[in-house]
Amino acid sequence: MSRVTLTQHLIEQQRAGRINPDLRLLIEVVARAVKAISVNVSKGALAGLLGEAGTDNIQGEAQKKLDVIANDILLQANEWGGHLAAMASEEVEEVHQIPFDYPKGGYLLLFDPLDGSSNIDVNISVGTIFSVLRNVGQPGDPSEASFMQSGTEQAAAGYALYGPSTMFILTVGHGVHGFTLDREMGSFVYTHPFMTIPQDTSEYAINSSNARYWEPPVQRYVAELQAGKSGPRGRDFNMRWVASMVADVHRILTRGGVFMYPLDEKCRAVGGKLRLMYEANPMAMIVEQAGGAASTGRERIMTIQPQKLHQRVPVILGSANEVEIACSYHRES
Ligand code: P6P
Repeated sequence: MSRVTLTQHLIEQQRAGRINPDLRLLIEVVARAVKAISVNVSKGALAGLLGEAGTDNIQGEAQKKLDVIANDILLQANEWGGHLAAMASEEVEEVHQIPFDYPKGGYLLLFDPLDGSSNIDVNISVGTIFSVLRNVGQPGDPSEASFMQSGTEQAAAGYALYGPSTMFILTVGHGVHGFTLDREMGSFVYTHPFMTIPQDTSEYAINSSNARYWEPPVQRYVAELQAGKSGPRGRDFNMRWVASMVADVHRILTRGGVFMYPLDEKCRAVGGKLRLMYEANPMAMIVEQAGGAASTGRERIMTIQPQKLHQRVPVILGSANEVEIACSYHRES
């Protein structure tokens, strides 16, 4: 096993002109914060960190203690470096400005500090998702408008998965690369170069308890998968649903699959379940960089022009040929 670490990989990316020193620092700081989050997540009950914080986030969802801890770790880790103009978090309604006594940089960092946290108390994998944009706004404190850039403008995207091992998955626009945390050394080791998603798959992920709320094209698509060998697809399919997007996406990045959180009658009023800026867009960049596809069913996720920082969108992503079939049914309907 090569012992190339994340730091060496980033130095090599910088030497090749693919990233600049500020983006390298940003990624290293996020990776260091992710290690601190991993330590807290793995302590769980031992440190009294399970359960609810007693507060709600801006989505009106009850926050877990670890949601708040992960959010604080990421904010504090990134404030001092001079690489960021501002930050945005699922857990914070407003744009988080860099404190006045620190220098500002040219990047905007967005994150879901602990995605899937409803799984924390039952010890199922959770993750951190992050997206990096360039600050193209006017001088001074960035506003929400500075963040309203489509997913194609992302300079980098990635996630951490706190599973049996802690992994850090990263793209800066030149393929997807995976790193595994060596807890003894305290460093991320480069274990998964150029991760790719097979074009075809026999595995799908969707919360089937919402079936009666789905739109007709999704009902048709999933019914055909469930019909298996005797149905129009002529082969059997398998289903997985972790209810932790990072875990489901990582499985797809590793062995293929299609993940769906489509528009349904329950979430239609708010535009979808998952958030565009710090869930759908970073995952879409990763999936596309790995040869997959990411759509709302009606349009490519990465070309959506955002209107609000916390806006939600439908998501169908993964193996390109399956995403295309699902989208074709939307076009026909
Ligand atoms: P449901 C976690 O809360 C999350 O945002 C994603 O990580 C996950 O895919 C989805 O929601 C699960 O939603 O409705 O199945 O609980």
